[in-house]
Amino acid sequence: MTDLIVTEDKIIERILTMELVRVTERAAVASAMLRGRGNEKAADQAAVDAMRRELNKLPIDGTVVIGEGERDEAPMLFIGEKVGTTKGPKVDIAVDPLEGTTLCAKDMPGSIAVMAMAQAGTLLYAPDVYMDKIAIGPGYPKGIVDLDAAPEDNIMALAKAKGCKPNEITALVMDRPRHAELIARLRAIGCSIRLITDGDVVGVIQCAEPATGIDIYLGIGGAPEGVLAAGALRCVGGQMQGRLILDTPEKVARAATMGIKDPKKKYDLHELASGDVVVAATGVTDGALLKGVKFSGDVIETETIVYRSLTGTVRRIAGEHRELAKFHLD
Ligand code: VTB
Repeated sequence: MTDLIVTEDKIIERILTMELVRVTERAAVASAMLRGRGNEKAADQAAVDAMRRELNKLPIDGTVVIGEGERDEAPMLFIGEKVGTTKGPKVDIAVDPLEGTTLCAKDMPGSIAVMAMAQAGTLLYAPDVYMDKIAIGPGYPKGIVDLDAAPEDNIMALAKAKGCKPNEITALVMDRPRHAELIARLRAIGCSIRLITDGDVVGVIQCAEPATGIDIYLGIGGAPEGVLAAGALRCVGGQMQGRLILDTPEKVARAATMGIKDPKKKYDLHELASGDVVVAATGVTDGALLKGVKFSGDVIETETIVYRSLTGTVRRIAGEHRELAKFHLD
């Protein structure tokens, strides 16, 4: 195992894998306190504050490369912000402290606190624009689906590889007017479509979780969410492609300042997240992948999933927080 050849960096990274759990747990608990209150901003802010506080305790020399981008106009965890004690490895940090703010504000399923940590310079520095995405889980021949192929052809190819009919394929798509044609075309060939209102980080990851019944993710969601999902998919060996939607000169210029030379480039999984990456996500509200935060008496319970690409390890961590409960439930 690579890990047995222990370099200082690898030891640090191993330890940090568990440290990331604390970061997303705290963000999840903070925003879960504001679940169902109809205040997206407050819930997001609580998650951002908690995540930033915990990140700054980590022994890393971190730079936020995907943060609370321009779209959210958040003053903290902005792109370029330095995080950590600076005494540690140079790492890229991608955060979405509350992915699915609306879901949390309405106490609907699927909101999470999520972050990724990777070797410096290895995540795609994606501006906060849309990304056209396609993803499938592990176990399929490389290249059987393609972002530029017709959706019908992708479903046919996937069904063939899975050994089933197109009407036995379930695609996950965000419920948006921009996907009306895509949805109609997929339904015309009998494909079943599970629509989600928000939260496409989990949407993409679900392709790699057979229990969810999702075979393929298709459509347009946020670019930052695409990079976070790619980090998780890297660990389990799924396939993904994404293309930034840079449809105005301003967006092209903004992307160029972030190092994106070809605005039409189709990125594959290993270009979205090219190096060793650790991704942690904690449920805020109950969802397909994770249970939400549970406040029960003197204990706060959390569920977190951590992906580590170096070893392809996926851990599910059930947390019981007693000290934190005193602090939050006073
Ligand atoms: C998605 C989803 C997010 O934004 O990426 C989406 O994962 C894309 O933008 O939870 P639109 O909402 O404009 O379609 C969210 O829904 C919200 O940030």
